[in-house]
Amino acid sequence: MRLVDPSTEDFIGDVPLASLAETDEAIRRAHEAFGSWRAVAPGDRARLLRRFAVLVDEHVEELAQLEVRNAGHTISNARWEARNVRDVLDYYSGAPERLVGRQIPVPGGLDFTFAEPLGVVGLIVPWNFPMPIAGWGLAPALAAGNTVVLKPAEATPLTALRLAELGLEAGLPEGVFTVLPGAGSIAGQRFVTHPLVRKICFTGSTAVGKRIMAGCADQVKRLTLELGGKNPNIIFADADLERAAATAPYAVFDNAGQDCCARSRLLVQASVYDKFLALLEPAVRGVRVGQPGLDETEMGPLISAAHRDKVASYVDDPLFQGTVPEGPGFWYPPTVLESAGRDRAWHEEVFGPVVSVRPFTDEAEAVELANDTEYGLSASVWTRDASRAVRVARAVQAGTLSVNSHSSVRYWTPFGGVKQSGLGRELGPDALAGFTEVRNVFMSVEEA
Ligand code: TAP
Repeated sequence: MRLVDPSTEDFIGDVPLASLAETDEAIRRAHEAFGSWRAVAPGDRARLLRRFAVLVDEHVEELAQLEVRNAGHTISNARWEARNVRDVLDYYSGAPERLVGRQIPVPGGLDFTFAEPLGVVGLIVPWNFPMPIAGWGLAPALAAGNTVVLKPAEATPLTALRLAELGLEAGLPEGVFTVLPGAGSIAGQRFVTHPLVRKICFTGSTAVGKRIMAGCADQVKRLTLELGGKNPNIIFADADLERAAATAPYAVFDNAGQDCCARSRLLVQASVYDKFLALLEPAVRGVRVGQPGLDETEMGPLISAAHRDKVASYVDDPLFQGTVPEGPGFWYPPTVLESAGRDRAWHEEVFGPVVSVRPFTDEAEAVELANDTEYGLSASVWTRDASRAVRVARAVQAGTLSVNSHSSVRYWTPFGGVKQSGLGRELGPDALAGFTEVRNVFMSVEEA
């Protein structure tokens, strides 16, 4: 695969894609490694993961620079992403000794449960957050005693390949964590059909996620899905409007909008609609779009020319837009659209720096509009009324909500969607359940 720097369009390298036979071989080796990896004493598995985290920490800058070149991420985001891999490894390095079962009272004997690993886990990672999404899958999977084969997106394999080297350097045995650059239709699809892959952890588009889910049915293969979002940012009239307007652009334009959590539907109470837009416009125009390697840059380019064309196809008659640098690079400006709810941009995941704004009259209408989507990943609610905040947070159908904030991701709290945004939870204490199977043993105890 020919890789280009999205901010310059310069060629940065070629990464060969795995064939079907190479994919099968990687899965075979991961299966072979599973028997001994699951038998590694929990404390030793924990130590290896901690050492892996230390090595990632020592290479944060290198990993971040790789992501700037390969994916066009801003350097400040890319450093956060590399540190997130470190933190997730650190967090789940606490898991191996704590994956305890239960002892359940029964007559005539003992009943106890085990949280057993599944086997080979196939991770399929998209191009928008190559490092964090890799870490969210591989860390809990390895901690629970599974082995992992990871297929990065074709366009963004570099940081995953480097992470695999760091894993080996940390002492992970061969075959425990393998990165396999390959095409979705070949390597990714083989993860789904190969009987030795016991679980798929997929992040990407809802369309591909549905196909993978159907494919997994054939073998009743375990599955975690993190899919798209069309996330509402709901601003009530009693909110701190200055803060809500100052933060709204970053809630959708971060990573150039290529974020499943992007708050791309802005719902504003009608009584403050004009005032809010007057505050929003300078905030949008003030987003610093530029060379991603510079510390002050807040938004970089899109991933590819084709993706920029797709994003542009949603925009017709913008209300206002920010600016982009001249010259090469896949740039698209921060864009605000006004919507009456009938346009594609209101309903579909644009996955670019485009936000649609629409007024609502009261709480009931805000909830109804927020829920008028097949997606349900994240949402923000802005109000100073604590009771309303709780009511609306409970009524909006989303897996990850924030009140007077846009924060969606902490490595120690659960993350994931409802409705067609996904299945299962990543991060936090919940993720381990997705990488283990509860097994129950009854042992008869004879009377003396
Ligand atoms: P997808 O096609 O869903 O790609 C995501 C990952 O799945 C990539 O690694 C891809 O490999 C792989 N894949 C593709 N087809 C597959 C198959 N049949 N079996 C197994 N794996 C397969 O997403 P995309 O085309 O890159 O982006 C399209 C749209 O999806 C975006 O515009 C955005 O709306 C959405 N998207 C959402 C997310 C999140 S975080 N929810 C992330 C990325 C994209 P290749 O690289 O070889 O295609």
